[in-house]
Amino acid sequence: MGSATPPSSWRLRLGTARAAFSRRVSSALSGDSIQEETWESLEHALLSADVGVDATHQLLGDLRAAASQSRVSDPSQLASLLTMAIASQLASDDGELDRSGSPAVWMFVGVNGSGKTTTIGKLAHAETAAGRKVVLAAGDTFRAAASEQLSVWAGRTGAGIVRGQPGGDPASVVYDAIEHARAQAADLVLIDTAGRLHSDRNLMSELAKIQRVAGKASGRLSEVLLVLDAAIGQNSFAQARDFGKYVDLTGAVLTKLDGSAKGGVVLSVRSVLNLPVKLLGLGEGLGDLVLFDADAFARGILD
Ligand SMILES: Nc1nc2c(ncn2[C@@H]2O[C@H](COP(=O)(O)OP(=O)(O)OP(=O)(O)O)[C@@H](O)[C@H]2O)c(=O)[nH]1
Ligand SMILES: [Mg+2]
Repeated sequence: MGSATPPSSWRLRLGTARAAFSRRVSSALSGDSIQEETWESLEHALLSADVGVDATHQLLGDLRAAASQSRVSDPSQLASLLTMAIASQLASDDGELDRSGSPAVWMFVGVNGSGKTTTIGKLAHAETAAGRKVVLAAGDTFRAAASEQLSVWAGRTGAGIVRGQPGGDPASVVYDAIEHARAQAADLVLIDTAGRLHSDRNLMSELAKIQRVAGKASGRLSEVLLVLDAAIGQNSFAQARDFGKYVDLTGAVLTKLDGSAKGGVVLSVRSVLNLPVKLLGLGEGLGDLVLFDADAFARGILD
């Protein structure tokens, strides 16, 4: 997973996101000279790729400055400057997941179907392959098939799993899973939670309780990751803000980027939600999760 993935592979795996983004940008930059219209078309291209108003204006500001400094006159030359501007705007998102704690505990939250369980499965694969001992906590006791789905991932990846009773208290499953992981000297606990609507106050309070209980168990709750479906784009952000009112989010995971025409949403997560993007989901397979890398992303989506 992550930095070992070459940029050419990102290019392929960004799929629809890359195709839509680069097509919009190259059509905006197809003229003979840089006119005011060039900037307008580029602004339109970025907004329609869901880059978001603030991030678009910041990018265009950086790009105008870079273009005048390097005396660029041909619109096609703006593309490589744009790649650099995107990479530098996202550079602060580069980073590792926080592994401190024995075990380190990472919790995944988000609306129904955003990709939480699949992300956990892929991550379990990458972590066990790297020689770490992983325990999955089946904190989705709400949906009947949920812990079955997680068990399948545990079986595929060699991770351990702790499950509770259907309809049981998810916080106590999570507590047991962390204590079990501690007793087994596991390195990492991945907590799956039920999908929930941000407007359901009871379910959102339950999430706060899971976080509280996970924080009291042995080990350290070092990541609380909001899983967002990139295909929905910025429309999912209203929900995201509400999750942040109940739990202390440390970052975002953007899934389904492989099938999204709104790849620009990666840029608006930072500017609108003030969360670093930590992981990207680029498909449904075991290997389709990458650690966020600003440079690889910028080149992959545009070059
Ligand atoms: N193409 C693609 N599909 C994905 C990706 N991540 C998840 N999916 C698919 O999205 C669907 C929902 O994924 P889940 O992992 O079950 O989502 P969830 O958030 O756990 O759903 P609930 O538990 O019901 O809230 C599944 O069909 C996944 O295979 C991705 O990065 N790319
Ligand atoms: Mg799930």
